[in-house]
Amino acid sequence: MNQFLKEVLHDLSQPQKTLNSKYFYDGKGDKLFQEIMNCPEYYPTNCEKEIFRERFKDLAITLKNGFNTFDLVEMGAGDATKSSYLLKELVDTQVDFTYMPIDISSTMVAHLEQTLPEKIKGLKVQGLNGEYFDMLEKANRVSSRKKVVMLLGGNIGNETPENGIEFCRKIRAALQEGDLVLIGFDLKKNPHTILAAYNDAAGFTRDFNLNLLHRINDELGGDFKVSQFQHYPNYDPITGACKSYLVSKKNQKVNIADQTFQFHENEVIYMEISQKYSVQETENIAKVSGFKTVTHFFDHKKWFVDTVWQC
Ligand code: AVI
Repeated sequence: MNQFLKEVLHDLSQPQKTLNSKYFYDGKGDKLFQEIMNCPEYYPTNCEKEIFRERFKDLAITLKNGFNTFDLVEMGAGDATKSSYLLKELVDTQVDFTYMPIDISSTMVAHLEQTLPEKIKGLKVQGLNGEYFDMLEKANRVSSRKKVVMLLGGNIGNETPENGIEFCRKIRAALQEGDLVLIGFDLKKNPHTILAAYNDAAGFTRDFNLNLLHRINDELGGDFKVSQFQHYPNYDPITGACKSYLVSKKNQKVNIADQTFQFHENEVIYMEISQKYSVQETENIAKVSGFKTVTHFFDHKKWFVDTVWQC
């Protein structure tokens, strides 16, 4: 049984039904996420872009941190738009480094290996196609140089706070004393601003969530009546948890493979967490996962932080 089917059957069999947001990103989901990033309510991408566009010189100085030579490993590089500001500055200031983008998509890795050195003359790129931690291990195997690991986009927020700490501990375990990490965290702010970002007027976030039901129908032979589910985003300003749910509009049955799932009217499927943090909380995560906070880079509204940690 494939992993996707196994997880869906397991997650929908729990007393609280859930689906894993890592499965949002098929071809259609990738396009919807692009739309979300371009819509006016979704601020995190623009905030982090501003940090890289305005602060690339300071970022470069902080990250080279006296290393003569290092590998810059990016977890989930995507199209590397934001990192490109930093990469160009490092090349322009003659820093000896290799950019190692990790991505689950082999097409994306091949694309970066081909296009980035054309755009940034002199840039050395060694793509790593696979899961984050397997590829981080591989980066250590192929090169013993100092490592700078970047995790941008606020992707850490798609883990619960407990799993976020676990994730950071795993990064720490793969690194050596002195290595650096740059992580982007979306910060707590006015709750209306956060909720609107996950409830855009054009409905891209709604469709992004519902798309996973379509994906289950298409790839796993499910029979979700997608129009019978309703997107419900929610933000708790005390815990910082921004969660999205799909609400069943009526009593209904859904078949997937040879299993039938009963949904009651108003029963919810928990779809995604986008956890928001205070600066103090990011510093605490650094501490409990074995890092020292070096510095913070904020956008001008202080809505997002790219924080630098050292092992
Ligand atoms: C990828 N990740 C950081 C996005 C977020 O903000 O949690 C995914 C997303 N979900 C809904 N809108 C955007």
